[in-house]
Amino acid sequence: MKRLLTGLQPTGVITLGNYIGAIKQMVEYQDDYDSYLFVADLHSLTVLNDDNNIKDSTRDLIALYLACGVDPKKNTIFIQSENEYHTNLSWILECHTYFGELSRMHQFKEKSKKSDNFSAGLFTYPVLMAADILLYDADLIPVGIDQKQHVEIARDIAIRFNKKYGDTFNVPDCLISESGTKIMDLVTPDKKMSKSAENKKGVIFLLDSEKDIRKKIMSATTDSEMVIKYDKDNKPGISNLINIYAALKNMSIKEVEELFKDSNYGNFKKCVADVVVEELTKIQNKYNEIINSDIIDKILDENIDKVRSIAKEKYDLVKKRISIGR
Ligand code: ATP
Ligand code: LTN
Repeated sequence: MKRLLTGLQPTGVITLGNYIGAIKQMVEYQDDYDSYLFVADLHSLTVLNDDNNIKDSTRDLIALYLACGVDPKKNTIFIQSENEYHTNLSWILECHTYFGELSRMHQFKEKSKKSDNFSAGLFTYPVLMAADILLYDADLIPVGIDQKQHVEIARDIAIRFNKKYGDTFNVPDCLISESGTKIMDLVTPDKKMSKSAENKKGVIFLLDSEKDIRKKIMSATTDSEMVIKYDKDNKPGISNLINIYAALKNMSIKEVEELFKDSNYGNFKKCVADVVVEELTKIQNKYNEIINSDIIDKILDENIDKVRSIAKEKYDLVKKRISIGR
């Protein structure tokens, strides 16, 4: 059985973009793969601000994963910082990664522009991500399209390392969902829907109330035409709503266009809102049950020895390959 692995950052409540771009796929794949799911809490240190409570966000995130249908029997769920081999391997990999390679990462270029005071961690972030992946000989990495470049650098690092020292790492493949679905901000649909967006009106959070969800979708930016047609360049708002509807209804873009060919924007938006409300209400009910129980600690306690032992074996092999330690 192929091994699948992915991580989510505990920076704020997760969005419809995270759900469609990452978690929904995880739920679909869990029957077919040996799945590993972890909270990338160390990665979230790169964008730390004073009101982040990483511990609580980590718990919330796990509860939401479970509420979204992630089955703890089919997925090995853990917290990145509880397995110290991630950072151990990351340092060794940093010494096998070029400064120029990291300078070309889109996410770094974008986030470092926002302030002069960014940390070295923001720069080396993709190497820690490579360590997350390579420690477990993961075959497939389901991520949103924005993380593709980071998975590619993990592949490059693995290939280079294997060439220099002999077969050590499995070279993973990136698994982008079929529609490559990048959900965009509802107000500024040329930007990705992001949990750290300044204007929350364009972002649907999984724990938003029904009233807020409807309000955000009904006021989504569209265009002056009247046709419900997918055209990302000229109709980014409508295309985004089509993407959301298609993803939640498991329909193709063409099917959605056909279904709404005689509809108007108001009616279409209402239908999108109905679908989102229906899906998120189910998730919220389950979330409330889980967060008030001890199930999360039980799952984490059960998994930590397993993931440490897999990671230790790989880390020991790496040390042997590069000839350090005893
Ligand atoms: P940030 O605001 O810090 O950039 P984020 O909302 O982008 O956070 P991440 O934790 O960086 O969320 O990403 C978690 C997962 O969800 C990744 O696999 C990422 O590719 C995916 N993802 C995030 N936002 C979207 C989106 N708008 N559309 C599709 N996938 C997304
Ligand atoms: N960088 C990713 C989260 C992440 C990840 C990983 C995803 C950290 N380590 C390993 C896949 C595999 C993000 O921001 N979405």
